[in-house]
Amino acid sequence: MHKPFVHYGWHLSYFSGKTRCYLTYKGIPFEDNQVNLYNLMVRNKRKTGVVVMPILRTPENEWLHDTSLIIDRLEARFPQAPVIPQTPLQRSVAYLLEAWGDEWWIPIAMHTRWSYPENYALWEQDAGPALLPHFPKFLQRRIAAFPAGKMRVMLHAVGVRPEQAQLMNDWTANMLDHLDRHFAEHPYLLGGHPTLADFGLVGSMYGHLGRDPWPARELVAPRRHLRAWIDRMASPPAPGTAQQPLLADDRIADTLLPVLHSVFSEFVPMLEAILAQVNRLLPTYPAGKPLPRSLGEIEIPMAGQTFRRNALPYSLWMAQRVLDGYRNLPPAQQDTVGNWLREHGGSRLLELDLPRLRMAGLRVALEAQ
Ligand SMILES: N[C@@H](CCC(=O)N[C@@H](CS)C(=O)NCC(=O)O)C(=O)O
Repeated sequence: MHKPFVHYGWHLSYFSGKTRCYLTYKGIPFEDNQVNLYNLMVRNKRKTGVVVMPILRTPENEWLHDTSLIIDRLEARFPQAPVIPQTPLQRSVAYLLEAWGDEWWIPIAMHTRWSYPENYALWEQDAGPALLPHFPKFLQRRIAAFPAGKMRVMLHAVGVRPEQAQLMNDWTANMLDHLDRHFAEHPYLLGGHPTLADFGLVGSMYGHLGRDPWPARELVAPRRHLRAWIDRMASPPAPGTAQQPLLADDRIADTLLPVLHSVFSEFVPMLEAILAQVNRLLPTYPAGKPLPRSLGEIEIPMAGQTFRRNALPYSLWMAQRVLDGYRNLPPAQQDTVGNWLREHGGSRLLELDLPRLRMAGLRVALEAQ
């Protein structure tokens, strides 16, 4: 009898939303562990080298982290109901939207959580008893402030700054409208079943926008098709239900084009700006040493204005994953994707000249030559 998988991650956590929805959709039996203080800071760190959520323990007692690697491993082990499309364009868009969901939405989700104090009651109610189960309430409340402080110190670096609040609110309202219109017509981003694209996006949508009281009420509830998609992602059809097909003929829905337009005109420039910072650093940086988690400030387009934040080199690892997915396609399929990108204003994605990166905990390092 195998021990089940154990998923260590709170409902509050962005990336745990991604893996929990994935495990549930795949029908992979798992124990959903609400990570206590000892596991977070001592045992899970000893096993993986990082203090992070989520972490997945396999029945063979392997400890996996990084949601993209977890999904790759589980896709190989559980081939039923695959979430990586087989056709070239949908496959490339799935990797791209996974990266966008993982990386671009972080400031938005942190803004909708930490800029609105009414959200803190849920944080305290979830994080306190998770960290110190069975302890007195006042200690649980006190300990909940510790990870909250760790998150708040990151706000400025990711661009959550008072003078940018209006810009983020405007961008978000517009993007959520596009998503709502899309989900009015299609159950998932690429058609009839969830793919990597949906699991990337649900990271911000489940725990932050869809569950924290302020954004759930003000941003998500008025957009009922988006609300229904978040709920479908969290409570998918029973395992064994036949997987509905993606759009026929490798098509991308017209309602997804405004979303992809933002990806090409805002997210890709962010990747270019991070790459420029990394390239400036490399000549004088010790080979193989993990890069700092956060570099200097970059300016990127957002909703026709300029958004300022720090460059996080990790985002380039996600970009590398997108480009690897593209380069692993046979040449004729690469042409299909390249032509589509050129037609839709996305060709700069393929021009990103990334150094080869390896993941090093929550950071990235140059791969040894
Ligand atoms: N890219 C990682 C990101 C994981 C991550 O950033 N998790 C957050 C919680 S949702 C965290 O634990 N952050 C701790 C930190 O940033 O120091 C993944 O996909 O697993």
